[in-house]
Amino acid sequence: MSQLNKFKRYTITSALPYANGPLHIGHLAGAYLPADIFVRYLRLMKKDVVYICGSDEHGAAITIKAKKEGTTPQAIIDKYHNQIKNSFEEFGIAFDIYHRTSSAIHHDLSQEFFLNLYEKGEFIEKYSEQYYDEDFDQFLADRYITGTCPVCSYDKAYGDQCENCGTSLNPTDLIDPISTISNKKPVLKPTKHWYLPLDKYQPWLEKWIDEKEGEWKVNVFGQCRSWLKSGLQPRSMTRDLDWGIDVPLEEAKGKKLYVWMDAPIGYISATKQWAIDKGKDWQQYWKKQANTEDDACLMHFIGKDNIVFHCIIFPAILKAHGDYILPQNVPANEFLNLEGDKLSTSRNHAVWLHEYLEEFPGKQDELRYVLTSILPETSDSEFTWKDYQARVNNELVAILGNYVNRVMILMHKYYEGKVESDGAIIELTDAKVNDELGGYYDELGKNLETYRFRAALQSVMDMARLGNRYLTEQEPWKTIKSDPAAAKIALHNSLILIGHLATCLQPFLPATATKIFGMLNVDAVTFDQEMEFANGHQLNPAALLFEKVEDEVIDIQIQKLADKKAASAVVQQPIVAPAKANITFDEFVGLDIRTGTILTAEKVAKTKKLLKLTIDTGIDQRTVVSGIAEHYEPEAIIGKQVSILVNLEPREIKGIMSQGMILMAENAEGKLSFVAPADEMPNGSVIR
Ligand code: B3M
Ligand code: ZN
Repeated sequence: MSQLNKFKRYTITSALPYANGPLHIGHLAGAYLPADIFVRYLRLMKKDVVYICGSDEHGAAITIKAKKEGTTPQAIIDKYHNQIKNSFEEFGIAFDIYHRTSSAIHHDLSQEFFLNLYEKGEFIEKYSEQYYDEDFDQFLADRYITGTCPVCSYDKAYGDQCENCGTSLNPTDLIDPISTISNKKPVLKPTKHWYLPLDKYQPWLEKWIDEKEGEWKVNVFGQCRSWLKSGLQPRSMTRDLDWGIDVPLEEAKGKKLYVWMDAPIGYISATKQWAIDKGKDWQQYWKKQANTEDDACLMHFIGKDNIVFHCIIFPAILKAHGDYILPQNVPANEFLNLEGDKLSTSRNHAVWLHEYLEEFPGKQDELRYVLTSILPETSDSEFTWKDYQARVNNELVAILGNYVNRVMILMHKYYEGKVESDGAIIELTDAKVNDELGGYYDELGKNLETYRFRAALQSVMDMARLGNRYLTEQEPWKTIKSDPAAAKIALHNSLILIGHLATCLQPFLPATATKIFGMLNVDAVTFDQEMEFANGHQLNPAALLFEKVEDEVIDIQIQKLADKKAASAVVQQPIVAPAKANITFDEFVGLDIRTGTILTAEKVAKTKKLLKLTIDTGIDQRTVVSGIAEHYEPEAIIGKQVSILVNLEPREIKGIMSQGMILMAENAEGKLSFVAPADEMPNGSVIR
């Protein structure tokens, strides 16, 4: 374990997913599979490691989802926390704890952190003007404000970012800002917040990041450099929100901690909970020890969109506190694309883990394998179902599964599954195979320690390739007649090789490794154990490791994505106009809406859209000008029953006095339809 070897303890974290939706393959490939592989490797090396994760349950991500689903934030986090936790378990992501930031232990620790910094005078207190929704009496989180992007003119940009051009924004950058709660223009109001002066930490951060050159991945190092180059600004650690952790100050009543202040502290509070459960000392995994050599190695596995928070802001918080170790490395991944397009939750363009689990039961390792083979380690990469099929069929089935199966079948056929020889133990006796195998072990270690998980998996597959080659060369199915001793040696050597294969597969395909150990009838082997069999060892029956993926299976998945795309193209249109602010009951009762019948209809001269109608309202016959000429021929609507707002202030339109308004339903494409009672009613019937 090269430079990593010096550590006594390892604290490994994966980004805390927001508990506001299910997980998809992009999540797995970004921050979880690589960390899981790394952690499993450390465990095989018998290292003292704790692997931490949990749900991120605060921030606008949660409240917006709750609003969308018409439920409470608590209901949202409960639902998705459980679903996410289950998906992780099913895919064998081997956290020591999967915690929650809504827990009391986390709230307490976050407040303690805030107070610690506060008492040291680390925060700058500042008033700033922020958007406020007067109808709802609240300040607006950045995500609750939309408006026109000053860069690309996209009219649905958010207060923190334009999703059309990617520019990161401040709410006050938006042209024509609108509160998404009331659909009204918000006003600017001064509010006090507590800022972490990142600019003050800039020189220290520059020095610290510079030391990571060559050690950190270039994509991560490069992003840090560019943040530093553009100059760090103080960042507010508090928010005017009603969902989150209370700012523990009397004068900050009603304010919450910034979600990016509390979420990374979630790694620590989760470790605390784990330590309580397991009778460990959490401080050994997080705090500076009396002797630096005893410090734990902290590593954050994340996606590239979280780099600034883990490499700049959280380290600054830890540094400001003073008692904590800093991350040794942050091996962030780039993004995974799907079938030629960005993965997207809102457009439903994703392979959801809970759906995969239902449709491909027991095939978790197949997905682990494919995703590990294409991890976006240095640049964005792409998942396609055809590639999934090809890798499963040509690699897992044809190389790995086939090799293990051939050897097991022959062992049972020739020796009834008994590993028997003259010596007390059976070891690898072929020097050439042994050498080559040793080379792959070295490569595997090197690749894993430099976070090249794709290459590491190939090092293991090379072992399987070696096995296949060896078997083909030895031809025990022939020598069993001509030279039975040679056949036996060849098969015993192959068995040992399979044992090594299972050992090295553990970080990548844990379920498959367990299956192979099961067939070999041995306990799981760690990297410091010998791979050998006692004389007379009995093997278990052979079982197939992988099944071929048929075209139909893949076609269904491809079709499913296409269907979702088509459906979301429709959904993408604003299917419903934004909700309007509430009105009072009295305001509603003030509307006098009645049934009426169209008596005459004619086009209004020199206009495209207008029809002049005479309506029998039951009260009177009156003239109404209506903008429906592009939708209806005048002759076609005579005699139609309609609903009419009769007490609308009369107004002159194109020289005609219009008295009232005909109610129409309008869909997203602008198609109109009359609103009329379901059964014929007398004109003048009141609608309420
Ligand atoms: N929940 C953001 C994300 O899922 C966030 C990560 C927190 S890690 C401390 O992208
Ligand atoms: Zn834009």
